[in-house]
Amino acid sequence: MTDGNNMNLNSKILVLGHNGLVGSAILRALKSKGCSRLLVVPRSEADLREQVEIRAYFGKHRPEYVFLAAATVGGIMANSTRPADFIYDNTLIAANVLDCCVRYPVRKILMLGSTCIYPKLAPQPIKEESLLSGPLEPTNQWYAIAKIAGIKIAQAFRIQHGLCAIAAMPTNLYGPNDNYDLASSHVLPALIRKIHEAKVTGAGRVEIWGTGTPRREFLHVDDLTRALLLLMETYDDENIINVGCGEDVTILELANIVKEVIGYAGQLYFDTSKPDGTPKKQTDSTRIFSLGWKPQIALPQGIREVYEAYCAAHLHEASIP
Ligand code: GFB
Repeated sequence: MTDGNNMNLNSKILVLGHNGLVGSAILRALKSKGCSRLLVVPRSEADLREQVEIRAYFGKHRPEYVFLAAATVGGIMANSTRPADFIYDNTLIAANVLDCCVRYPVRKILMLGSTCIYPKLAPQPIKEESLLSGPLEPTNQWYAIAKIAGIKIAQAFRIQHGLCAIAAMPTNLYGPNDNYDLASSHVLPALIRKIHEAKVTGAGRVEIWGTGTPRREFLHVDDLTRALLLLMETYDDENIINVGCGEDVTILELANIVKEVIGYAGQLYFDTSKPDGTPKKQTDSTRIFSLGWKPQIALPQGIREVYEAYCAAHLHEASIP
């Protein structure tokens, strides 16, 4: 990390969402770099949806740099069945945190969005310019609208208040501290759990939601974190920036990689009563590639690492093949 006015080892850095997939990875990376003044917000101290509580927190701790990785998140089913939580929580979190960043001036805030902010049928690979160019995917429109509102609030605060706010749009993420609850998780942890349990119990087949044909791009959260630190140090622009690897796989191909990593020989079958969601959302990450970032963790390698950690946490159930 650089010295001077940029974020450095002595900066007061607040990581919001420190228990989640992204926030915990940011915290790990900052700690391993030797950052000494890291802040988090325990739920007992402030709920980010509560303006009074979060204002009191900022007033007391006065962070210099903020990573906004806190959000109500989930997979396709959680998005479809809890639309109120997804739109309400995420809009309030963005509005409250950005307001605090102006009220108790920070040097910079980096917000996390998602590629689901783009139109369902955006030209592929998706460029940042596709934002607001067409209708959203219905299953996650609530989350997308909240994230778009956050982007627009940040841009407005930049114009009117001079807030240095930037926003990164990562593709589908995976890694340590993921959510393995089948009702609310994303596809990759769900497949790891379902295929692992099928292997352990000797089940002959595993259910895959939808048709298996949608394509998704997966990025390890440690690769994302390297991108986020680079952006915090070098990027200052109101335009959003994609963070993806540019390569996607079908859900069926993903399931076959997971089967191979786990060493499961059973069958896959498709429950087509479950939603497919958007057919394809491959990112164009030319912008961040031009800043010098590239992902380093190939999907099979990343899945193997995640599965090893999963097995270590469920030692009594199975061992790695
Ligand atoms: O990861 P996922 O839940 O969300 O699902 P999205 C991706 C694809 O995997 C869909 C299929 O086509 C699912 O039908 N799938 C197959 C499964 N089996 C399963 C399973 O057991 N569990 C799950 N969860 N999916 C989310 C958005 O969209 O992506 C969020 O809803 C966010 O808002 C996130 O943007 C990154 O990729 O469709």
